[in-house]
Amino acid sequence: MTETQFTPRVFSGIQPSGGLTLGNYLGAMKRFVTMQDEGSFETIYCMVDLHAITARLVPADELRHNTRELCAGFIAAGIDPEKSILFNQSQVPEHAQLAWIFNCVARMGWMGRMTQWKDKAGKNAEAASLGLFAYPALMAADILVYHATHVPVGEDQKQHLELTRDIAAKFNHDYEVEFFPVTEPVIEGAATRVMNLQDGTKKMSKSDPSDKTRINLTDDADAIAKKIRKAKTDPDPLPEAVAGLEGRPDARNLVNIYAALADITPQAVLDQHAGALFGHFKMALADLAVDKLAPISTEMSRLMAAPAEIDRILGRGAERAREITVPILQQTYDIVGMLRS
Ligand code: AQP
Repeated sequence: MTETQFTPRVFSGIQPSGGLTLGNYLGAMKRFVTMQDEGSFETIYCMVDLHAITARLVPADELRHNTRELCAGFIAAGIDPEKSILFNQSQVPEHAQLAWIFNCVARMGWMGRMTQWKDKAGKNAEAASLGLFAYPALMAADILVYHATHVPVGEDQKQHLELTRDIAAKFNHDYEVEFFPVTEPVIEGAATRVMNLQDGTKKMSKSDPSDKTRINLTDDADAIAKKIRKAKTDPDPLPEAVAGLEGRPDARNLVNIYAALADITPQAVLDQHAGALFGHFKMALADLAVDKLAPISTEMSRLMAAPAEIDRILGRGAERAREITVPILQQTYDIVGMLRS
C-alpha cells in the first residue's frame, strides 16, 4: 500500500511481571540479541511496566524490583545499551499518549476477539481492568511510536501484532496519510512457543502458580537440572524424525528447547539422540541448559548488586528513545488536529 520508506527498525518489549523464564529467553530475548548484533536494524527494547499492572496492581517495590531485574536480564542475555536503546516504558510518556489516540482508532469488537484478553480475563470479564482490555492498543503504540518495521516476539503475540497492523492501516486510511508503517512480525526458530514443563499443551509462563512448570533465568544450576529431570515426558524413546513427535507434546517441547539452546534444528537433535530414553536425554539437556543459562543468572546477580547503575542505563535509554518518540507523537497530533502549545 505504501510508497513511504521507513528506517529498518526493531522494537520489542517484555513485561516486568515476575522473573524471566526460559520461554521469554528463547522466544524473544535470544532473537533480540541476534537482531542487535546483525546490525541491519536499529534495535529498541523496552521493559513494559505500564503493561505489567494490567492483570493486577503490583506492590510498588515489587514492580520497581522486577523492572530493574528485567533490565539486568536483558543486559546479561547480551543486549548492549550502547548498541540498542534499552529503556522503561513509563519513562517515555509518548507511549501512553499515542495509546490514547489508538484507543479511539481500535474498535471494541477487535479487542474483544483477542485470545489473550479472553484467557486472562477468564469467566469474570466484568471484574477485569479496562487496562487489560486496552492492552493491545498500548502495545500498538509501543511499536508505532517508533515507526518500527519489525517486531520479534513469541508465537503468543501474533494476534496482537495483527491488531497493530489493523490499527496502523485504519489510522492511515481514515486520515488519508501513509504515516504509520505496517509492521512485520518476526516469529522464527525452534522455540517460538516454549511449553510448560509439567504440561506440554500449555505455554510456559512467568505467572504460573507452580515454579516446577518453568525455568527461571535466576535459577541456579541445581534448580535447572532438577526441573529438567522432573519434567513430564512419556516412556517411548526419542524418534528418528520430527514426525515421530506428533501427539507427544512433552517430548516435542524438550526436543525444541534443546534445539533452540544448541542453535540447531529439532531434526539435528533427533539425529544425535534417536533411540535414547528420556532419562538419558534429560541429562544431556540439563547439561546444555546449565551451560547456556548459568552465566546469564550469574551476570544478572552481579548487575542487581548495583541498582543505581541500572537506573542510570534506563534514564539514558529513555532520553535516546524520546529523541524518536517526541517528533512522531507531535506529527500524529498534527494529523489528528490537536492544537500545538
Ligand atoms: N512460553 C513462551 N515461549 C516463547 N515465547 C514466549 N514469550 C513469553 N512466553 C513465551 C515471549 O516473551 C516476550 C515477552 O512476553 P511478556 O512477558 O511481555 O508477556 P507474556 O507473553 O504474557 O509472557 P508470560 O511469561 O506468559 O507472562 P505473564 O505470565 O505475566 O503473562 C513476548 O515476545 C512473548 O511472545
